[in-house]
Amino acid sequence: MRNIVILTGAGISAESGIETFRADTGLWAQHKVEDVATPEGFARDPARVMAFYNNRRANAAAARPNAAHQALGRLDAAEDVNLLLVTQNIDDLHERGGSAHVLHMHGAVNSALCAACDHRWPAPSEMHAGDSCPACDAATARPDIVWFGEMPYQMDRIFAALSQADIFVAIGTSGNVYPAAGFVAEAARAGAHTIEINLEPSAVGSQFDEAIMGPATQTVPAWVNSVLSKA
Ligand code: BV8
Repeated sequence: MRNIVILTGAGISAESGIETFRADTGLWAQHKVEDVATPEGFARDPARVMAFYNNRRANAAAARPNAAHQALGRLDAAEDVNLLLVTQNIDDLHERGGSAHVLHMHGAVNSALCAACDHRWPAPSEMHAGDSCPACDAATARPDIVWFGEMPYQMDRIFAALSQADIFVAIGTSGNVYPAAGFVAEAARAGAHTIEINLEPSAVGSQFDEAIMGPATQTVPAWVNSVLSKA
């Protein structure tokens, strides 16, 4: 049984037409992080933040999983692989590409959260400021997203998996945001073989044992096939 931990970022969904964050035309070229991806921004202008995520939710719904998502779905189903797929992405393309167990460490755009009672429910296509929670009825619904300054989800589970990993692969992430960008160091400390799959080296690229450069729809299926052929 091989223990594999995979971390994906916006680059795996780029070829599905979903904008990344740091490309020239990316999300952070169009919006200021502090306005749309922080608790302070939400408190200041909830309608603006709700509209930002309504737009992201519509884009995700209109997108199709690509060959990279589908390849990871095949890896998830492999008998002799114990896979933890951690994504920084809030879209549902991994699930729609066949991955049964996806850990959304920065939340999910199709999930809604009550800031008062922590209840979660499937987000409607459009959320509006002041929407009420179906469990406690308070007008405190928010996107179920981890904003800057908030603690990512299931960190204990992620660190436990990294400590047991034989292989750690980062796919399509620029390595700018922590704690996700620190996972390669954790995996290396545990003796894992570390691989970065990207178009270009990330900010932490030098920490990986191996680099596979190229578009994810080509590099990820090839890598998954190489893993499955060693079954
Ligand atoms: C935390 C959800 C602490 C939102 C996201 C000062 C104040 C507060 C915090 C900090 C601070 N200084 C540092 C921090 C920590 C901060 C941080 O790291 N900031 C950075 C900017 C310095 N981190 C946090 O705040 C985190 N929380 O620290 O909490 C704490 C402790 C105790 C108690 C409470 C709290 C939380 C961060 C999570 C923020 N939320 N997402 C949303 O989506 O709207 S972050 C978001 O950007 C993503 O989720 C991802 O994590 C991050 C980077 O995105 P990437 O996925 O890497 O995408 P990017 O565009 O950058 O890169 C794309 C890559 O793909 C490129 O490498 C490109 O080459 C490649 N690519 C493109 N096309 C392809 C491709 N590869 C292959 N094929 C292709 N076709």
